[in-house]
Amino acid sequence: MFSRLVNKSKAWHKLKSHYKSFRKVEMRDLFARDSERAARFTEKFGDTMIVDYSKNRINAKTMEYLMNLARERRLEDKIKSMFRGDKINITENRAVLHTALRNRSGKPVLVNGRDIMPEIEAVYAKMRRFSEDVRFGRFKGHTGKKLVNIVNIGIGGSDLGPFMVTEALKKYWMKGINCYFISNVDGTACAEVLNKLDPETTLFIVASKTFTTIETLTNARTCRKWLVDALGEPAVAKHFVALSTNEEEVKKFGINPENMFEFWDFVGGRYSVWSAIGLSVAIAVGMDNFDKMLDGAYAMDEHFRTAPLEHNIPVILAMLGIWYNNFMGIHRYAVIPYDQYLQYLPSYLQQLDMESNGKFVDINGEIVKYDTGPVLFGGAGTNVQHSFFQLIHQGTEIVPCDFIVPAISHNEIGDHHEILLANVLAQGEALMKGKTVKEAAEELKKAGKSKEEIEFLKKFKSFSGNRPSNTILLKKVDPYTLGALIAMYEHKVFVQGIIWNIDSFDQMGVELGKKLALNILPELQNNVYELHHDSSTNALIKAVQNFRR
Ligand code: G6Q
Repeated sequence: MFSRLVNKSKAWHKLKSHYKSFRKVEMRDLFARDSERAARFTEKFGDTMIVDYSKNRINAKTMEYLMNLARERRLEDKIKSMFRGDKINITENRAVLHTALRNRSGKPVLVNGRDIMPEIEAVYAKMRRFSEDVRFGRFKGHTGKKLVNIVNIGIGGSDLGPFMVTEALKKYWMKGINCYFISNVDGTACAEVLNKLDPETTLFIVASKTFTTIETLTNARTCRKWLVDALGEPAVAKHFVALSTNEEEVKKFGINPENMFEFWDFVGGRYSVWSAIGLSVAIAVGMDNFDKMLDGAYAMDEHFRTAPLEHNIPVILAMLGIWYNNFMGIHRYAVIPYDQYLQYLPSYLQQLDMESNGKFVDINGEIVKYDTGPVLFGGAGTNVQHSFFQLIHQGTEIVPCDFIVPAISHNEIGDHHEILLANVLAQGEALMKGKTVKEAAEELKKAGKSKEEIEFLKKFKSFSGNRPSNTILLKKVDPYTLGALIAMYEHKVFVQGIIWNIDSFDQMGVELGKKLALNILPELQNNVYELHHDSSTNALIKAVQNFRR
């Protein structure tokens, strides 16, 4: 019942009428009128992160009404419920406890009355032993050589997290160790990685929660064959480990359970980088750095659990997203890290956000009557300034942006980093301020253009402005800050799911994808001519068969 009231509630109506009186308000005027605006709408996270959300189309009333909506949706209770291990993933009847993986409180976390912390600690201890044995050459390959090529085979949540994090922490990689990721079932992905490697020095990590995912198992079989062809069957024990919840399937695949690192069904795939799924990260950067990442995430968990909503960073970011999505009709947003190491963060967040909140049925099984998850895209700045930023500045679509930038670079070469910083700060300012036609005309005049040229060009050169952005300023991209940053986005997505009353922790669309291809696969493999799909699919299958004949 509660959910049907989401967009009928008092707080929702208040926001709707607030929007009517607010929609024409220009941010540049708000800044001009209030010298304290930046301070008012900035939050600090310890001494590692500053979140400036003052360049949003909001005032104090907007934030008050948004927080009223959060309270009306009983957000504070729902936060407690997640941390407590209630089965909030209702369609799969599971607790959602990625937070237990970084629980540094020393307190137990109960699932079905059982404290899960000892099991979690035991897996971390095993990860520490194994990662150190590999890093320091104590766990060697079949022929006695050091394993220096680490290949993670996984897809979706079993790929994007470790891939993004290892790239983000590249500066912390142990010298001589290299990480590779094979995810796509396209044979090219496998071939291109294997071509570079020597079987004697390669360790394969098969990462799959279910250990039934066709892409991962296909890639794993191909890699296994490549290894066995070169070194023989007994080599498998020294070159293959598994990360999974499914011991039976791991055994069936031919990996000794001793070489399996366990995790649990209360850890969702897209929330699993903190678990054994992070083994490639631990090998690359060391378990001490992995621990620091957990520390950062724990600090963000504590902030999220205890800070008042008005100063709670994930809550603020989430409610700003609700404001745009549900009241201003803006159903997209961009994440732009100005840091080369964070270049894969947008793809990671794309899964986190769109897989979690891309839902049209609420937790009562009713079709929602309001918009849910937005479309997320992004890429590394400054590169994207030379591509899709045109639309962000002058398009008819408004795209709120999260700009993420470290104040200190790992590579302070010449004035590279100042140039990068100047760019990101200038973008936020320009998007907010815009440039009036009059200002554009003046600029053209100063540049010595003729009257006719000015008249013709001034509108092309104008910018409407009033385009929102958050600036997330990090001290540095280190393991601690990265952990906090990822946890911040996890909680943001959680909050939005609560407001929309959806299950943010299932993924029926992804499950569908896992099954769909299985109908067509035998038809392609066996050249079946009697086809019973729609006429387009039938014709395409036949065209493929003809091309491949
Ligand atoms: C994540 C999703 C999905 C999943 C992959 C891989 O939340 O469930 O992206 O991670 O489909 O699944 P396996 O780890 O089971 O192979």
